[in-house]
Amino acid sequence: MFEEVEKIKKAYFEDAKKVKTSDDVEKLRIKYLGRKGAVSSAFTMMEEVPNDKKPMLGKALNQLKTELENHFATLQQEFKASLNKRETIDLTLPGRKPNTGRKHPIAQVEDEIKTIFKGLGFVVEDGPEIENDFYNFEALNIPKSHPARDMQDTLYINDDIVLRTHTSPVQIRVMEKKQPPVRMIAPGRVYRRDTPDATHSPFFHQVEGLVVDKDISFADLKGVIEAFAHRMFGKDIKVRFRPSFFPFTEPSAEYDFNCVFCRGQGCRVCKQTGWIEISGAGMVHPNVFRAVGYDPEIYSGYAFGMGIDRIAMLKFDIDGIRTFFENDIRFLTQF
Ligand code: FA5
Repeated sequence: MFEEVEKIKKAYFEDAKKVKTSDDVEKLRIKYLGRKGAVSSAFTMMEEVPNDKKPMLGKALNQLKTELENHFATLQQEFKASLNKRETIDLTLPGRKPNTGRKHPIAQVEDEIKTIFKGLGFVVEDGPEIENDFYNFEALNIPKSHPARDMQDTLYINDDIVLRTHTSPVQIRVMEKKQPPVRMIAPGRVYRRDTPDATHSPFFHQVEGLVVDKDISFADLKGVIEAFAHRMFGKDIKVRFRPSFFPFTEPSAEYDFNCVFCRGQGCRVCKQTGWIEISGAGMVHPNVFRAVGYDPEIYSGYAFGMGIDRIAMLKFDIDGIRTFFENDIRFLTQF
């Protein structure tokens, strides 16, 4: 009888060693600890033994039951723990890709513009976005009450302080600090109360260019702009200069690049003209030189102010400028 108890115990421990799946765990429980399992059946032996043996057999059976139950509880725990562990390092799960940031398309184009102009011998300068009336207007030959102030709808902070309407004030700040020769560009943000449409935004980006030296001519300006256009868009791009007016340049011009959307046929983006206006430009007005203490009899120079967002539209085939500023992640991740 006691041998039977030992046999059950031995068999249990052998079976327990073989457990591999949760099904095996359940089978082990049913086989030994279930209602009709080996331990329950062993208790029926009590009926067969003489009364004087009953206490000892009862004790042995209770011990067997406790030992197996304890062992089984531990086994069940270990099995659960190892199962959980296996789940947390399931190598078959697809990886989770972290979202990485990237440069905004306008910043990418700005970088490219800087690289091209550095290659043409220009240095990169910077100026404040909140400007004095003097730098944004006065020193650029636009006195107060001059009708030319209406050319750019200005956002005033107070009578004297404005959000700069163009990057041209950086010309003045650089010329105040340096003597010629000057060969610089200044990219940055500008602000205007313009009505938004496909090519106009109240907040946009310009890159100012300024070259001052002896014997600088309009032909130098055209040469540099064409070299820039070819490096930025390839040799196929067409550039056209039109006469224009700016108080700080004389003569003044505007130049356009081919509209890439309609290949010059005329469309909504280019307002049926086949061209997209990129920049204002011209030869620096003598009054501007006088405002910074340069002698206009000795020096001449050219300046330009290009719209970076317009260049980015042509570069990336974007037919609405506002798309750049809506910060739609589905748009931004394409660049
Ligand atoms: C100016 O801002 C002059 N400061 C440019 C200049 C510099 C002329 C130096 C002469 C010498 P204009 O207002 O035309 O000029 O703007 C220049 C360029 O900025 C435009 O050709 C266009 O490409 C871009 N631009 C102007 N307004 C907007 C706008 N609301 N949204 C997007 N781009 C604009």
